[in-house]
Amino acid sequence: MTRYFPKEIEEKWQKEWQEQGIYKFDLEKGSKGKYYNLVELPYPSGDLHLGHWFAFVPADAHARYKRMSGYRVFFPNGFDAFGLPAENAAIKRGIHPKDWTMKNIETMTGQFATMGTMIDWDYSAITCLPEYYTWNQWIFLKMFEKGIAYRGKALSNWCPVDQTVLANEHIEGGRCWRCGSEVVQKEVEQWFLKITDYADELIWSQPPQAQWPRQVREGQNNWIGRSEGMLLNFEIVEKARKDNKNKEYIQVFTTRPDTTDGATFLVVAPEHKFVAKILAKEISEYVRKAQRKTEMERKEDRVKSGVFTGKYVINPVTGKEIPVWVSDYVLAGYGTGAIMAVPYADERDREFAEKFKLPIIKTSFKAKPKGEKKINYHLRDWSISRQRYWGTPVPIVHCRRCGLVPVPFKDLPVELPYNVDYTPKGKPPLATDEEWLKVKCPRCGTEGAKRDAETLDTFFDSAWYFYRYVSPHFGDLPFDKSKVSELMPVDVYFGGSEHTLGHTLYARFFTKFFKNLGLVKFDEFAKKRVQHGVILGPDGNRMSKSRGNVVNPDDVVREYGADTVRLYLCFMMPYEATSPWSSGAISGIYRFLKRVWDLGEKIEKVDLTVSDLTMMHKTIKKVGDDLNTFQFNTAVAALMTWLNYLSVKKVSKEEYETYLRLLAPFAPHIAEELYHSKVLSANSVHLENWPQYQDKYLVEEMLQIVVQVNGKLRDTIGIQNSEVKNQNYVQDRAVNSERVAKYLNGQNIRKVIYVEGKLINFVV
Ligand code: ANZ
Ligand code: ZN
Repeated sequence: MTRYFPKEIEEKWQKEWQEQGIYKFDLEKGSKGKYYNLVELPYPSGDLHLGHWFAFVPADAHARYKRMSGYRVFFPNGFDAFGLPAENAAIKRGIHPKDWTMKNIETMTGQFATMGTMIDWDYSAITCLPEYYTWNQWIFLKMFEKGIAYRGKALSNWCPVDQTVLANEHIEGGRCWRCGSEVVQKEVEQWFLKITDYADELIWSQPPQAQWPRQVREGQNNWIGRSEGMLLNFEIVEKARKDNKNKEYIQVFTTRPDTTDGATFLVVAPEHKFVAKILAKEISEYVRKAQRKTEMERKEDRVKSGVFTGKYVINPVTGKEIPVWVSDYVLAGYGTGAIMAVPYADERDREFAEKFKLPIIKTSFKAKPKGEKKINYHLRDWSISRQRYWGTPVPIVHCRRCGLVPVPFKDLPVELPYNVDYTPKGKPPLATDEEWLKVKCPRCGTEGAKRDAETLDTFFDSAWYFYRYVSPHFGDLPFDKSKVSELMPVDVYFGGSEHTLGHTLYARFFTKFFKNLGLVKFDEFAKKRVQHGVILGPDGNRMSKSRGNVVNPDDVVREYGADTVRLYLCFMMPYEATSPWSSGAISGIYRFLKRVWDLGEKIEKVDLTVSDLTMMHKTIKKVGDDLNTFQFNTAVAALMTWLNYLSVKKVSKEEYETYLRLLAPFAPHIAEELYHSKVLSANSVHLENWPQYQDKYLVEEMLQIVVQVNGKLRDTIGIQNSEVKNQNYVQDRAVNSERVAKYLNGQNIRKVIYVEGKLINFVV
């Protein structure tokens, strides 16, 4: 018998599958409906790491199972190829971002091949190529046309190292998510997408139309933060004013108008226009300090700070004069930037009142002030301008006469020029390329108009790539509508939990925009979302180069083969869990596959017993159900249990063949090799049907429980699996056994010890 030598068989089959084209997607093939299996597209960092393996391998096992079950599975993949890391790496190493990126894509495509997936690379997208980003520009222009893309000024999170604006969700603990440097606040003119127009539509309804994890739906709903309240006017007290004319007000937004009688002071944000009006030295100092903090810090500040403005307003319910304070716990960009403080009912206000010795009075919770109903959202418009080189150029021309002029659709794409000095200079790199920058205005023909020199946030690229996969070379629109209506929505979308507030929300927003344009008919792009956990280094810490605890999948594949790595990733923990890598466990998996390899030697002509059939059909059901519900680890465990069972008996051809089909989604190479060499099949195991289980063999399992009297074995009794937790039932059955009754003999039972499912001992 030959030895199990993974390297040989894996390369052989990868080549063979490729040549035979067995994974080519065919919408016509299969007895059941289409199934769009999607994994978040990887960033081409140049190295396919374990995180990629963990995202793709179980997803591939799921896809293979679906295909064997008769679905027409569509499993494409591409690369999220624009973005800062390429530019930063290029600056560091003097290689052009495009060359760096394309080289990485080549390397990673090769690494992907070693994984043995059923990905069909004919359906793909590389976002940094004009063929893709021309459609980013098309979508942008449609958004501009509809007023969804607009230019505005905003106090923004600014990364001084990357020299770019950052969205809130790209700040972690006050620091830039990419480079880790401290984020500052800066007023910047930039492009926005009016995602807030879609705030209501983006809120997940109850019950949800799609199967997305509850924590994602709740996380997104909280982020959108729909809040129903009222706008109330507080009259500013002006001692000099005699008449009723020229009254001035400070308007507040409150969700609790019923607490107005308990409002003992007003607080305005440092940026509020009222403050500028009365700016005294002390206040201006305070305002400057506050503006150095990020919004996050201001929300989270435990120690409240503030200054008194010297002014008073009138509480519209009590008629009392109450002081106006400035404090940065009130944010300028939310509501009206001013609040009525009710220290009796609101915790933040109470902290503030206690610190500055302001009155705290009871509210009746019955106050009914006059005001206007108002709905606010915490969600902000999405800033999409990046002052960097490696991205999609914004297809707009700035003309002195016409203002912002869209590049005509027929002139797309606005190609990203190759020879540009992309080192940070405090202005966008594209603005340094005069030749590219200067154009005739497409509207009035004036010379000396300028192209927009900013590029789009890469989250723009990834908000719709799964539409492009369906018809990657389509030339009339971003995607072929008829293909999309056949294949979308996505049936399952695999990815990481870090994309709850950014990427997946943006992708939902684009889908709603596409629906408005009449491009699609559905509301959600993915029916189901499945989020994977994280594999930590062997030392239990996050893998990082600086810690030296990074496990390189290429090394492990070289040592054990891809099938072992695949099985290990499915088996090591529940898919959504976080757990360290274990070298011990991986060699255990390798031994398991060696035993599978040797199992073929035991094939004989034998009749199957009832117990053999029960074991086989139970395993078919278990592995299928678990693959269907993403419980990969317990599916593998069931295969191990069945192997143990088969190892100590003669194995029939039927059992063996069934075993290989169940193993195929997890370990496609070894399953294929044995299917040909031992089952002597001419077909690929991957084109076979998933085995069918028969209900009649799924009878309930009985457990044998030992019965002792004073520690001595007196009987064993069979108890149904479903009853072993019920001690009273087990005890009853044991006492009623004739052989046990003899020893109990009517004596007083002093104590009963029950080891669940194993043993019961009576002490008399
Ligand atoms: C009085 C009051 C009494 C309030 C009470 C709450 C509880 P959400 O749900 O987030 O919309 N608020 C309004 N604008 C604010 C701003 N720019 N910065 C900080 N806080 C602001 O919360 C709305 C509530 O948060 C408003 O209702 C206001 O305080 C405060 F027992 O008014 B409330
Ligand atoms: Zn013009």
